[in-house]
Amino acid sequence: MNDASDAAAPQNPFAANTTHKLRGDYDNMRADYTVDQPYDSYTEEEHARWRFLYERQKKLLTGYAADAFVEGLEALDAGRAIPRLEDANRVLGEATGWTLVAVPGLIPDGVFFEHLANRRFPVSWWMRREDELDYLVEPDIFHDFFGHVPLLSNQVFADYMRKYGEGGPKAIQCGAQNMLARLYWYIVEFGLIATPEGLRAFGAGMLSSKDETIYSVESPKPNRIAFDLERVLNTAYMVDDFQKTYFVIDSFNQLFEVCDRDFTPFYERGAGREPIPADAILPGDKVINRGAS
Ligand code: HBI
Ligand code: FE
Repeated sequence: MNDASDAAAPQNPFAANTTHKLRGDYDNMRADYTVDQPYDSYTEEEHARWRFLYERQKKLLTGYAADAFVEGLEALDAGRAIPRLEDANRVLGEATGWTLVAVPGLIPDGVFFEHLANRRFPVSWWMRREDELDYLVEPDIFHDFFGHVPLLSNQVFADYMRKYGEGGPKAIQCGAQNMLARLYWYIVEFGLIATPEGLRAFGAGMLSSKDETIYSVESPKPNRIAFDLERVLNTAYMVDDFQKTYFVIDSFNQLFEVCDRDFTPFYERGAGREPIPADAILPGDKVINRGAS
């Protein structure tokens, strides 16, 4: 996978090593993989699909989504149509200095990290098809915007995302992208947070999914384990099914503090080790609930 240095010759970043063809147009983009959001290309059907998904998810948030997510979503006021990234950038710029940039879809790790380290969040600009309402392989604008953008107006979480990006080059250098990707997956995509009212979802993967928003918070099936950085860096995850295990943070401050360190010792200890299976519970785990299989 090429990184930012070879990004000068933009090409499909995944053509080399994946069978499944990415659907984005990687032939007309800037060296940093960004494009202008082709706002006029969205059809009325796509705007209607956005409204349908937005309303369906919004109804689910009470009692399941973290307050910071709900506040961030409301501030974006993006329910009426597919949002213009530049409109959201005014809100985010005010709140945390972050900017959304449109990209054709998944981009190489190195380029993705570089954007995050500079407080830029890459958003796939295209909208899923009608037959992909409930499941799609790559992130589309609904997953990226509805799932990821609201929390970028929370200063501590936004600072965590920047730190995550800044840690990218070292992970690449240590050949540990897969370990860092697990942290992104279990926290940014599927993280739970403990609150006085109970567990709440803040991960983009669950909050942009009608079923996993509820499942992650209240199903007795999955394990729920207190967040532990090294445990997460070494734990395999499910890509096309509900998670077998969710990790629970105490607060975004805790997340930032725990991750504000050099990961090299973890990469060295984890190198070449088999990952912990997604459904495992280990003796050292602080188990919040053991999944009822
Ligand atoms: N590209 N557009 C986009 N969005 C992502 O969330 C993304 C990516 N490339 C790589 C990636 N995520 C993960 O491998 C991160 O852990 C780097
Ligand atoms: Fe995502």
